[in-house]
Amino acid sequence: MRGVFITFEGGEGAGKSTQVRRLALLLESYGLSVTVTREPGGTPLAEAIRGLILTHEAASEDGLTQALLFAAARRDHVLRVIRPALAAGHIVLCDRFADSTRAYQGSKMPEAELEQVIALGTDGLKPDLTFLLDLPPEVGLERARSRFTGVEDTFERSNLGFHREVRRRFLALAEAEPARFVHIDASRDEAHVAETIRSVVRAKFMAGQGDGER
Ligand code: T5A
Repeated sequence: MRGVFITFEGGEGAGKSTQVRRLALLLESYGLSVTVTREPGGTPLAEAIRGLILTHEAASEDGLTQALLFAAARRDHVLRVIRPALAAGHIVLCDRFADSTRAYQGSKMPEAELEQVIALGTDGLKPDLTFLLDLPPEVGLERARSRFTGVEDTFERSNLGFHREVRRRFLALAEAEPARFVHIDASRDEAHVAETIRSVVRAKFMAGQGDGER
């Protein structure tokens, strides 16, 4: 049986990692097999590319260069981690995936070229469900900075106008694919966001499985 592929998208500090962790714990408590992973990253090669993109002094401003690097990392991740986990029947929870490339690199290159690069990186794999954790970038950046680790990454350093455009692009993607996306107000408190996510996952994938009211 093929597993389920769920992605979490949104701007900086929207709470994606927090909610991935919470949902994983919940699903594991139901006895389900869960694979938690992230992008860029998830394999040694992809984590090395992550280091290059996010921290390298010479990180490129060119959209195609960025998209190609994310796609190379993603392809390794899809082939080595995500597809095998799905084939083993796992629920795969992924912190960012191809929609991040659409939102972050989309304003820097033609759409047809972007989609070609994305198709190569994903190997044609699409999420079954995508949570868009949406909030004003000012709030997300402030959250991200409040647990500041010393150095802002390549994209956190970008100006507010860029992050507003990223948000606009995510919202447009969600509007264009309402069957896949669930729009979440990520400015609500952590527990409220988690409860919304839990109820969507139960309704979509666990109906009739008697998971109770946990
Ligand atoms: N990128 C990525 C691209 O440009 N193209 C691509 O194709 C891909 C895949 C990745 C960067 O790469 C770019 C996008 C990014 O700029 P990253 O470090 O993975 O870098 O960046 P983020 O995914 O943005 O990670 P963050 O950790 O900054 O954000 P999260 O995961 O959304 O937020 P989280 O859960 O770590 O929470 C941030 C803080 O807020 C608190 C948490 O406790 C934490 O302190 N928090 C809340 N506070 C109040 N209310 C809530 N509801 C909260 N939820 C969490």
